Amino acid sequence: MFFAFEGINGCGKSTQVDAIYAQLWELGYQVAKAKEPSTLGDRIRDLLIEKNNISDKTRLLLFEADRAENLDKNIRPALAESKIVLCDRYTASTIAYQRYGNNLDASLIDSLNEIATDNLQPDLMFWIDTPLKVCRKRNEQRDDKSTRHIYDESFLSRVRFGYSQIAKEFPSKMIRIDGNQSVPQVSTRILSAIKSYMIVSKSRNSISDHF
Ligand code: ATM
Repeated sequence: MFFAFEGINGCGKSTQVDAIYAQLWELGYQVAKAKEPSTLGDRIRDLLIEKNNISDKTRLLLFEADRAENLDKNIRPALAESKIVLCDRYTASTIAYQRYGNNLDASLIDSLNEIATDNLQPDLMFWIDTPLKVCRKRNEQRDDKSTRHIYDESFLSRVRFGYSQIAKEFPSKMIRIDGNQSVPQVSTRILSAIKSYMIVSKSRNSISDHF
């Protein structure tokens, strides 16, 4: 199974990936973590920071190249070993950031997402919706080298709007989680959605085994 975690930088998604990873391990599941940008992506990220004048289209292509590589090297092998994969960002990030943030063409992004992933979609996406003010405060307190500093408030509002549109369009795939709660409250909500999803897909599989 494959679950993606989405949201604006500072929303708490990486903390949640770690928390859910630990809790699923404790429950006895085999779990793997993945992240975008990946290790290759970290080099892309350095490039993006060093050359802030890089064009939006080039940036899009770099994110998609990183995605294809991450899928081949990390995600598909883990899924083939029947692990539950928790991925920090996936295709919805590109829709939210490049389509809604940068106003790049929607059909171009859909096509590139499809090419990069061979249409491998997550079972569920968790959009951690944390107020922009809270995200900004958290980001200011961090001292890491990141692309997050190059985005202004209006860009991030468009990104947030993008996530809300994806959630509207795919209500059974993207689950909005109120990020303005404590870390344990957010993880409880996510874990219960994962457990419900597992129960439903297990019963679906056993029904199809009978026919
Ligand atoms: P993290 O800080 O969550 O690792 O994200 C890195 C940046 O990459 C983040 N930018 N900021 N701020 C979001 C951006 N990004 C995209 O713009 N498009 C994508 O497809 C992906 C995967 C990330």
